[in-house]
Amino acid sequence: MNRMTELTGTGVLAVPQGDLCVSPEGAADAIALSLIIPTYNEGKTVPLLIDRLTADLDRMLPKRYELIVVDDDSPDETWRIAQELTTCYSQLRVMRRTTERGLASAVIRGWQGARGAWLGVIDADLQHPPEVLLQLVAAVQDGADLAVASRHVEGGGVSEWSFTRRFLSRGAQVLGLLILPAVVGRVSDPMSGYFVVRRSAIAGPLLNPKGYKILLEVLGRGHIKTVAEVGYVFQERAAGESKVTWRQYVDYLHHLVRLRSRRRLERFRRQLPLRRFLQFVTVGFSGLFVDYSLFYLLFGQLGLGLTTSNVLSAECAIINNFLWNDAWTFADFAKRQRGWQARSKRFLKFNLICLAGLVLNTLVVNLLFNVFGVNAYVAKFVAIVAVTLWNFWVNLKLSWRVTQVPRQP
Ligand SMILES: Nc1nc2c(ncn2[C@@H]2O[C@H](COP(=O)(O)OP(=O)(O)OP(=O)(O)O)[C@@H](O)[C@H]2O)c(=O)[nH]1
Ligand SMILES: [Mg+2]
Repeated sequence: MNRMTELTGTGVLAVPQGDLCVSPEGAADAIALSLIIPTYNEGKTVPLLIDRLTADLDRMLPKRYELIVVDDDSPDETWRIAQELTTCYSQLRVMRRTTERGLASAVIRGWQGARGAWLGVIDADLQHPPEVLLQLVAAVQDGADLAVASRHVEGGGVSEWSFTRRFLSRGAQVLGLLILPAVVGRVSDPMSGYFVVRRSAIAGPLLNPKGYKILLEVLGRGHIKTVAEVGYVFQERAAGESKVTWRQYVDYLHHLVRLRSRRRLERFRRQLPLRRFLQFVTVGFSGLFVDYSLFYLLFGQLGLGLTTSNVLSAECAIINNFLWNDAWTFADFAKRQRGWQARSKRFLKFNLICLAGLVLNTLVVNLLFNVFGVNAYVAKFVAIVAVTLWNFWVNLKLSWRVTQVPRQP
């Protein structure tokens, strides 16, 4: 079997479900663990790392693991050194990428080609002690979705870091906690690049990491329920050079902000009841028809004043909308809140919210048109969209209070 793969394509970054991949508890010879070793100019340390990992894993998971070196065409030919090692280490595979670069994407490309049910990553420069891997695997074996090697739990630490490096590392963590607390706060060492995760917890969604911090992506986009942490001491580099530059810090910040916006959008999508919203918009169109027809009748035909015609037609449209929403969009709620008192209360709230919507509409149109110089019709369209969302959302929360309606059996 040729254990060297050349990757020249790009394509989406996502981990396949791996339905061919039997659960580690299942078939005795199925691959349980796929450990990715991303490398760039790590030719000096890779042989020792492979040797130490193999010694441990041969005892724990004989023949049921694979080590995958993913090298970005290193000038020191790490890929060639790793390829030569495959003759001695039967569980070793090598991927050489020639068109893509970057640590995080290298890890995902490795996972894409992996066969294991547990997917892991370890640095190649021996800063991550290989022995800790056994504890990470044991934690996943015991049920954790994700096991992270951490410098900030018992047994963890760093060897000889300068004050600046400690400060930057902690600063990045605090920044992460401020921007994305629900993700970064789940582990004590969100910057860790040494972990094992269940394939089923990350398979499916597109992964789009930026720079170095693949763990953020796993926590932010995966379905991780249980997390285990294992302490380890971050060693000094045995050989070779660091690839960390300022660029990684900027990428990290960008990554945090992007994950945050994405999570917010997803939450909004989850919370927006689409069917109701479409019903609400349909009713809104019927209201527009009522508004314009009456306005034409009162102002154009009967000769009433502009304001009087406008107020009367707008109020009739509000009444129309309320009746339809009460009987259709929010019928399930209305059925549980019968009686004229409850209905009047809903109507009053609906009226007030629509009135506030009108004020909002005027403000948005004026702001866009007068301050930002947007075309008047575009400004009006934006205002209508904003006010429709406002009317729907606030009415949902206040007038019909769907959240408090018990589910129908
Ligand atoms: N394939 C691939 N691997 C990379 C790339 N950049 C870094 N790596 C590997 O990712 C691992 C971590 O990179 P390091 O430069 O050691 O980063 P670090 O451990 O945070 O920083 P140091 O403590 O300074 O070494 C190492 O195994 C690198 O060889 C890259 O662009 N492509
Ligand atoms: Mg390193």
